[in-house]
Amino acid sequence: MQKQSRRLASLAGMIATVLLFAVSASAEERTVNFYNWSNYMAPGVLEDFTKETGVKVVYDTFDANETLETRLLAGKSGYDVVVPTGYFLQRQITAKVFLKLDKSKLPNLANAWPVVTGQLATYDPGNNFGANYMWGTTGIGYNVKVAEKILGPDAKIDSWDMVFKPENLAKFKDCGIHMLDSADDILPAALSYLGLDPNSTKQADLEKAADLVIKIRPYVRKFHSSEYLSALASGEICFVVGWSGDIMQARSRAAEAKTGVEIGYTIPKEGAQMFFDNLAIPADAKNVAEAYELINYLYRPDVAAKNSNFLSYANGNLASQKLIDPKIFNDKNIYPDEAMQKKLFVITARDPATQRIINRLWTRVKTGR
Ligand code: N2P
Repeated sequence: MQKQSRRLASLAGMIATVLLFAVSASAEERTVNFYNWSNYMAPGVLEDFTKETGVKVVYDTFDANETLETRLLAGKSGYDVVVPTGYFLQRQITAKVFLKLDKSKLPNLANAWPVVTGQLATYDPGNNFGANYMWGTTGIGYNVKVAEKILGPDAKIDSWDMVFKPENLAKFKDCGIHMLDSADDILPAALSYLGLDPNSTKQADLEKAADLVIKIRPYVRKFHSSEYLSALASGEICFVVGWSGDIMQARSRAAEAKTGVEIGYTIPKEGAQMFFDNLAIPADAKNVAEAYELINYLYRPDVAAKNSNFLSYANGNLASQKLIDPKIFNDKNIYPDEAMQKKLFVITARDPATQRIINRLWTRVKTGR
């Protein structure tokens, strides 16, 4: 009898444990693993998402498409939402890295801006795998007062001459120059400055572009794709070839900190690259429902506007435009008007052979070998 009641008690204990387990599993936090570019999310947005949906965001950042791509191609990245740039998205689609988006789970895509979905269709026909997050340009950022001191009060920084003529760039060496560590940004700029096709796959063209950058390399303190934001804002550097929104965030940050540092951004008159960064779900994502919830949230007009207002990047959300600060929306360096658009070019995915040439040349640019 005693034995039996003990057995019963242990059975009850087992049942209780199983029940407890089930309850805690259902109450377990839902999670989404989000891998985004650095300096690409307004403060509060992800916290608000969690408050509203109960989905916890595990957030991680990168500053190069190559870093993201290595993880995606290796598989089992552990990420549920990632943000590849158009020409990387394009070849990653071919590599079957992404889930085809179920648009019925993304009702807020009705807010998408047809101009941007049209642009994105060059990389992703039918917009099946990516939803544009933000877009911008690759241009020149500089410290206004320092530049005036160096070039005189009337001098203008409006041309790639300032970067690619060694005697010009040399003037900024001592106050500090950074350049993106991104072959796909710097080489197309050099190609277009040389009057060559920024999408050229000819080895001779690419070598000419690399040689041009090698000539100015002695003046570049650092090739890096994210540090320039705080370095510009603090006055630690005075010149950068970088991404529009990051440079303009440096401007806002300096203004807020009242450091007296003033930052300018230029889309050079010879032309500049326009890039589109897009939300996508890896095919092996574990938290697909949560990934859709996050993308859908980021496509809410008020949320997209909050991001653009803070980031100084344009977004792909038409309905957000009336909520964007006019200072941002009317800035031609952020939302380019027609005249400005004529100066902008896009690049497309490179075939593997060309990509190998580019990678090799970029190593040569950075190391001199
Ligand atoms: C965000 C920079 C993203 C632009 N800081 C690169 N495509």
